[in-house]
Amino acid sequence: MVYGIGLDIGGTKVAAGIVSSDGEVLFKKTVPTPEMGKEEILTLVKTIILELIEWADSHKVRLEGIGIGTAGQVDFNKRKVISGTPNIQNWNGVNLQEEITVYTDLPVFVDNDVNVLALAEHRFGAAQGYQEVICLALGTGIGGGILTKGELIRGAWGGGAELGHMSIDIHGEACNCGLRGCLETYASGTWIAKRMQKAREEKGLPTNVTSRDVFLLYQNGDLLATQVIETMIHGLSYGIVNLIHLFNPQVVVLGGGVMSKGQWIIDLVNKKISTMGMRSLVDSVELKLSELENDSGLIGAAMQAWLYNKKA
Ligand code: BMX
Ligand code: ZN
Repeated sequence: MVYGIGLDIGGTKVAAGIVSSDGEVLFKKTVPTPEMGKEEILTLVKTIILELIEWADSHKVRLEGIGIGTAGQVDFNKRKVISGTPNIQNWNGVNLQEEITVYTDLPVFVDNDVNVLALAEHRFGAAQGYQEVICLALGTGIGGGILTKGELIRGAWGGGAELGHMSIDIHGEACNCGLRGCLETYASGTWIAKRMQKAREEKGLPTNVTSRDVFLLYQNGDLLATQVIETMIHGLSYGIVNLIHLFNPQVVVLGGGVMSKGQWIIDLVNKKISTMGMRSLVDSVELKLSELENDSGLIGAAMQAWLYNKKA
C-alpha cells in the first residue's frame, strides 16, 4: 500500500486529505476557497500541505507525493494552471509545482479537478470496469473528464475536456468563458441559483436562494423552481446527447455537489434523452451517479502521487 496527499481545489471549496492506493481517505479537511484567488489560495495550500505532512509523520505514513486537481485549464506536463474562468479569481499562470516545491521535496502533480475525478470514478467508483467513460461534475461550474480505452484524453497540453463550456445555444446566456449558452449556464449550482433568483426578482419575491433551495422548492411543487429545473434538465440532456454522439461512451457518470443525492436528476435526464438524438448511440449508454460522493476529486487528485511517480 502506498499513500499520497490529494488536494481538490474547486470554485467554492478546497478539500484535502491523505489517501491510500486502495482509495481510503485517512485524514481529510475541507475549507472554503479564498475569494481573493492566487495569493490567498497559495497560502492556504501551503498551510494544509504542511499540516498533512505533519499528520503523516506522526502516524508513520510514508507519502509518495502530492497530487492536485484544480478547476482551470492545466498544463499537465508543466504542472501549471494556464488559465481559469472567474469561478476562481486570479488563477491564470499559477505554477503550482514551482510554488509547492519551495517548502517540500515531495513530487507534485497537477491536473484539472474533473480529469482526476474521472480517474477516481474509473478506479474505485461508478465507472469501474468501463473503458469508454465520460464524467461530468456539476458544482460551482461544470467540469468534464473523458476516458477512452481507459485513459484520459487531454488534448495538446492538458486543457481539453472542458465539457461545461460546450455551447448548446448560440443565443443563450453569456457564460464567463466568453461563449454563450454553455452547458454550465444550465446545470451548474451557480446558474441554477442565478436563474431562480432572476425568476423570483421578476415576481417581487426574495432572491436569496441557493441551488439546494431550488431543489427543495421543486420537490414541494413550486412553479418557478419547476421551470428552472425543467430548463436545467433540458440543457443537461442536450449536453449529454452531444457528448454521446461525439464519443460513443459506455457510461456517463454525473458527480459534483449538485448531484449529491441526485438519482432523481439522472431519472429525469434518462426520460428526456430516451426521445433525443441517435437511438443506436443514446440507448447503449448507462447514466450513473458518482459513487464516491464528494471524495472523488480528492481521491483522484491523490492517485497522481502513485500513478505518475516513477519511484512509487
Ligand atoms: C469550470 C472551469 C473548469 C472546472 C469546472 C468545475 C475554471 C476555473 N473552471 O467550468 O476548469 O473543471 O468549472 O469546477 O476555469 P468547480 O469549481 O465546479 O469544481
Ligand atoms: Zn462557458
